[in-house]
Amino acid sequence: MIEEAESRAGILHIDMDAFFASVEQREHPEWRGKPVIVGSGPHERGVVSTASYEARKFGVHSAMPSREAYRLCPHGIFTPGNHQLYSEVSAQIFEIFHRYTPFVEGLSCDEAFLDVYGSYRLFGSAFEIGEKIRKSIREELQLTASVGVAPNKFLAKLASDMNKPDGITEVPTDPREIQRFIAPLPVRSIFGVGGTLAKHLNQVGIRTIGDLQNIPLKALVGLLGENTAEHLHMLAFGYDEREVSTDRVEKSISREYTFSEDEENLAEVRRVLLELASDVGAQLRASKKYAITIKLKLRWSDFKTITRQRTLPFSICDDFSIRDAAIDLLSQQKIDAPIRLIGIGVSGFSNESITKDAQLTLFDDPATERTEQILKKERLSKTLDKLRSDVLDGGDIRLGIGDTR
Ligand code: TTP
Ligand code: MG
Repeated sequence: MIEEAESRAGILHIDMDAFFASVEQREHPEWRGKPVIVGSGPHERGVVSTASYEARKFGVHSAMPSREAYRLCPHGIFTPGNHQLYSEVSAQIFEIFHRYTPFVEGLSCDEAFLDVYGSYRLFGSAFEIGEKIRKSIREELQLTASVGVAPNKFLAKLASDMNKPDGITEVPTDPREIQRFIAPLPVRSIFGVGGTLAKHLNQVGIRTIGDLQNIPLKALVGLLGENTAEHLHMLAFGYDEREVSTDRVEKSISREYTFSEDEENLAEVRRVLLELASDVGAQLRASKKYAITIKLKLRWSDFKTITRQRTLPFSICDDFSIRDAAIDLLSQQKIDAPIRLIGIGVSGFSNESITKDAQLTLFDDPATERTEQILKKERLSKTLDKLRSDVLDGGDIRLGIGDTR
C-alpha cells in the first residue's frame, strides 16, 4: 500500500487573538468591546505589549511606544497587565492542545504548531480538530483563537493569520492550488523574511510570493546566494519539510542525501538509498525502537519533491526490512528526471515489535513465522552494528552519508 504522505492536511497553527488584551477583557467585563492597551502607562516611557482589536482600529499595535498609543487612542484603557495570569491561561491552552496530539511545538505563550496526522481516527480531520480546539478554548476559557490548517508548518502559519480574529482557514492540498492560494501574499509574510531582506527583494521588483514563484531559481541565487535562494524558492511553492518538533517525543528518524550533481544513474541512486537505509536502521536500534512506517523522499532537479510511504504489516528495527521497503518504493516510482536528493525515514514507533493488526500475532501462524524470520534479520543487523562500531573504534573512517539537514 502506497500513501501520499503530504497530500492531506495534518498540521495546525493555533494563535490566540490579542492574547493579553483578551484575558484582560475576560477578567473585566466592563472592558469588553472597548480599546484595551496592555503595557506601559500612557505617559510612561515603554511600549505596548498588545492591544485589543478595538484599539488596533486606531493604529495601536505591539511594540509601539505607549505615548504614541495614547496620542492615537486617548480614550483607550491602559493596563500593565497580569503576567502571572497569562502564564496560567497559557498552560490551560496547551493542556487543550495536548488532548488531541502529543506533537505540540510551542512558539510562544499563545501560539503553537500541532501535528495531528495520527489523530484522525480518534478525533476526525485536521479541520475538525481545529474546530474542536477552538470550541474548547471558547467554552472553557472564554477566549478566542485563530487556526490555520495545512499540510505543513509554513502554510499553517500563513493560514492562521488569514482570518484573524476568531477564524479558521484551511489551505488547499493540491500543489497548484497551494501556489495560487499563497501567490498574492507579500514576501514579508514568509516567516524569517525580515525588513532588510524584504526591502532587498522589493528593490528588484519581488513583492509577493507569486513574484518569487515566477523568478527563475538561478536569478534568485544570483541575488541572495544559494542557501537563502533555495530556501525561499521552496517556501514560495509551498514546500516546507520541517517537522513539528517537541522535546517530549521523537517522531521519526530519517537520513537524506543531496547529490553534488543531479543524478541520472539509477544504480547510483539505489546505492545511496541502501546506505541511507542502513544508517536509519542503526539509529533506530540505537534508540531501542521499532518502526512500522517507511517513507521515501525524492526531489527532482526542478525541486519538485515527492514522498511515498508504506506501512508494514508489523514494526521492525532491522536494516533489511527498511532497505527492501526503500528499494521497493523507489522501483514503484516513475523516474523521468534527474534526481537532486533522496531520503529515507521511519516513523510509527513502538518499544517492541507489534503487528499492524495486533490480533494477527495471536491467531495467525504465518505472522509468527514472519516474526521468526524477522528476529534473524534483527540479530544480523545488530551484529553489523557491532562490526561498524568496532571499525570506528579502530580509527577507520567510515564511508557514511549523513543527514544533510
Ligand atoms: P501575538 O500572538 O503576536 O499577538 P496577540 O495575541 O496579542 O494578537 P494576535 O495574535 O491576535 O495578532 O503575541 C502574543 C502575546 O505576546 C501578546 O498578547 C502580548 C505578548 N507580546 C508582547 O508582550 N510584545 C510584543 O511585541 C508582541 C508581539 C507580543
Ligand atoms: Mg496571538
